[in-house]
Amino acid sequence: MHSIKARILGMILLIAMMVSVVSACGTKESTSSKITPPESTETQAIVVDELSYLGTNSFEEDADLVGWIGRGEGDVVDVSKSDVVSHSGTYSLLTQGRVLDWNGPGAAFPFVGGNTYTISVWVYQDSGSSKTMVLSAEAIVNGVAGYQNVYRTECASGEWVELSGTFRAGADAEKSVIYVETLNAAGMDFYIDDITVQEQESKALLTDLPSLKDAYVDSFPIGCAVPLSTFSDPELVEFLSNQYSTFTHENELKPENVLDLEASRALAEAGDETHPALNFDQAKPLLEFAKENGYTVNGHVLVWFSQTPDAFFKVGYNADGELVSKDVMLQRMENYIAGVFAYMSENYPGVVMSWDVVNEAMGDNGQLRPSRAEDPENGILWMDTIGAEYIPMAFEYARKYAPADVKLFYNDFSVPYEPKLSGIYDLVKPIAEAGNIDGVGFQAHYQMANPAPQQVITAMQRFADLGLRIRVTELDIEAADNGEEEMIKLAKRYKALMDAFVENDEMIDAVVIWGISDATSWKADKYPLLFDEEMQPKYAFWALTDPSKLPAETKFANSFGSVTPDDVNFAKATKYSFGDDFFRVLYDDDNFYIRVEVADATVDANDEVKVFIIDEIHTLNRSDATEVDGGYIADFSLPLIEKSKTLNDFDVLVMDAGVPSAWNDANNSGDVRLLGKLGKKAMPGAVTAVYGTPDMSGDELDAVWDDVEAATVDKALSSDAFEGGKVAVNFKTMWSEDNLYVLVEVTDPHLDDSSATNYEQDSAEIFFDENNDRSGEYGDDDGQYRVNFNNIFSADHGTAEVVTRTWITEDGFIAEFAIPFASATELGDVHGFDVRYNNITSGGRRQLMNFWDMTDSGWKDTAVFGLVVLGE
Ligand SMILES: [Ca+2]
Ligand SMILES: [Ca+2]
Ligand SMILES: [Ca+2]
Ligand SMILES: [Ca+2]
Repeated sequence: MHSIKARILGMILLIAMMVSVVSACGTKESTSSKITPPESTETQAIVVDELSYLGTNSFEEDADLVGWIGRGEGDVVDVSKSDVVSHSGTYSLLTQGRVLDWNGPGAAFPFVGGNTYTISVWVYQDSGSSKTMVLSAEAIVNGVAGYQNVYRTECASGEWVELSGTFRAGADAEKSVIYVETLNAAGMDFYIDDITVQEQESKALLTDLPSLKDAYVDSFPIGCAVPLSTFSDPELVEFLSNQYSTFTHENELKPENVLDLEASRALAEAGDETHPALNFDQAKPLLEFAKENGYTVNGHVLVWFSQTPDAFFKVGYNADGELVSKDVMLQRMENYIAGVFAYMSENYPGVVMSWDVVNEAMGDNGQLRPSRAEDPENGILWMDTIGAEYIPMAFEYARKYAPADVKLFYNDFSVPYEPKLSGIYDLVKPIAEAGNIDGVGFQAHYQMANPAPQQVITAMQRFADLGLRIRVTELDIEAADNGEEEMIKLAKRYKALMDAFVENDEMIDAVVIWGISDATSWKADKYPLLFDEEMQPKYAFWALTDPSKLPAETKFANSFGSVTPDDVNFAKATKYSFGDDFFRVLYDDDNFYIRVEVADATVDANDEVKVFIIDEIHTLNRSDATEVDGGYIADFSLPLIEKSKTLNDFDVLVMDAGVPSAWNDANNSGDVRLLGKLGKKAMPGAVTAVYGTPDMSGDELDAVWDDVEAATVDKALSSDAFEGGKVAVNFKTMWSEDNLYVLVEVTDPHLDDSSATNYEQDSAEIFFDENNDRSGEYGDDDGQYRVNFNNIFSADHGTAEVVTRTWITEDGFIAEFAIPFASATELGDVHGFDVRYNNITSGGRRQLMNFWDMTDSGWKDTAVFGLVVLGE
């Protein structure tokens, strides 16, 4: 590093700082419900003259500061050499006097268009709590500044944290600035040190890829959210035009970028408080591009609480002024909406064909986001000024001014989750009845496990039943890392969701991916998109365009033990199906027991089953198997050989008169084959449900429960959960052909539902894996159902058809669940199952108690559930 620095210093020229004000934005799209609205967003881009070097800068010499400026209005933001902390050497670069989140240290680098650079910088803050810090890039195109994420992460107080990512420079950028900013930490001082900017061996953008828009041409347009900086890079624009046919501005049509505060202030001073001035400079490049190429744009967004300056709500548009009256705010909203539509109709007719009229009005608790007066941290000024009416009024105005063929949407995240789903449904229903809304946008910022595709479709169907259209507006999926296995998982997750969308394409208008690549995603540290940091296609891209490019799949099965290999235990073990055949595996101290059940009505001399384990092959001819109705059962007892402690190579092959069918390697009937994996798991604990149907029609608890034996919820992560024996939970289970019934009896002297978060209230939860495939991620048959002591129901997965009742008792409460079976069920069936109690202790802490799982991963992993056996 020191030798590099010496070379750098030799190259530094003294550059007079030229500061020019352009325009700007600060933060990126966020889905957190805990976002603090920005204090003021009169943002201004600052352009510095360009440094002449790449390499590493440790800020040890005064000359190391040349070219670095504090980005801000006027001279308030100051960067200086500091010896208070350093990541290396004695000094670092301190930034002080920050007023806005985007106020931070920045420098322009001599990037070459089309090349990719790796950027790393160490940051340090000691505010006393973790803060999100962001490495960003600003590109100036035709005098207008555009912004993109390079990397962002949570930074603990008092620790050096590295921000690192890649940046592709646009050939048409007049200047590219790298800078560090914050999210919701506007006034905080911070330090940076050891910034390294290096050219990477660039991979070319591939021009011979299949196209996403072609792959889905029969179902819906595929789109992409792009930042303004994209238009500094003609090669990238060409690439995106080949892939997508509809686009969304990542930031440039958000109120903070459209509202011209300075001009609005001038109007207010001249006596007009109701006509805000608008400016579309940042939005233009994408609009022009779409107009020229015949693409559509989704307008994002008219009315939102975030990335909307507080000054918009204040007298004279002054951030420190009083709030305007409801009447004035309604007029400002109407005139803003009218102004946006007038501009689009005049300049870009037929381009912006849908609008997110209102964004993220609903809280995760199914209630509207509160006013700032009610909740100073998370409240929103639309509620303080207009009140809940702001939402229907925004739609009324939008309908009034929008061209007839432009569709109006309500857009939000976490739509498929209750109670938010019902909250949004109740919100849009009267607006739909008034004819002022055309659809609901599902942002779809999803996790690898949640929500299950069917849960998303079920939620979409509710709105479709109101006559509304659906747009998937901001699809991305968080991954844990970018390793091979995780990226294959991501590919499967994208494919499963897109397959579900295609199957239901009659209600879906478009699917839009939120961002271009993992380099520029707002979740760059979660590798959530279809192209990697170097714009190369990921498995997720191939899964959607040409699945034959994916590596051959290795399946995983588990054996369960250590148990006696009897019929009862085989019924509890997970069933692995291939075609009409399936197998289950048990083990004890000596053997694996593999039971293969084959559907084969024709008895032939060469009907046989082969088991492949590590490098052994075991064959059992049908003549040595047990004949059953329509087929036969082949039982293998093989020595418990384990090359690996946890996973052994494994496959099962069934031959029916010479025709092969296999679990893992379906393409190969030979003895050399691609093997799956067999793992070992402890057989989960089980309860037996009693056959019967409790009457849930009245207010009374059916006495039929009295005769059912109770089991105990006695596992906990901390013994504090039981509060020294004051808290105890038992449960009973019954089943009928229609439902699984669970009665949870809670002794708890402190019942608490003060939190807005459902699982932070005293509540009983049932985990249910109907097909007991213990698939890890939640499948369509899996559910997590919760009810608090006041019978407030919520479901993180599964069906909303679950019925619950609760009764408060002298020392706690009773909760009763009826969970419908989706498939036919019969005596002896086994389902994945767990019972949890979320105990909010008298100290206000959440403590977990479970019947079976002790890991607290059941919310994302169905493999940790216990079992319920359907008994007599
Ligand atoms: Ca240093
Ligand atoms: Ca046969
Ligand atoms: Ca399942
Ligand atoms: Ca409690």
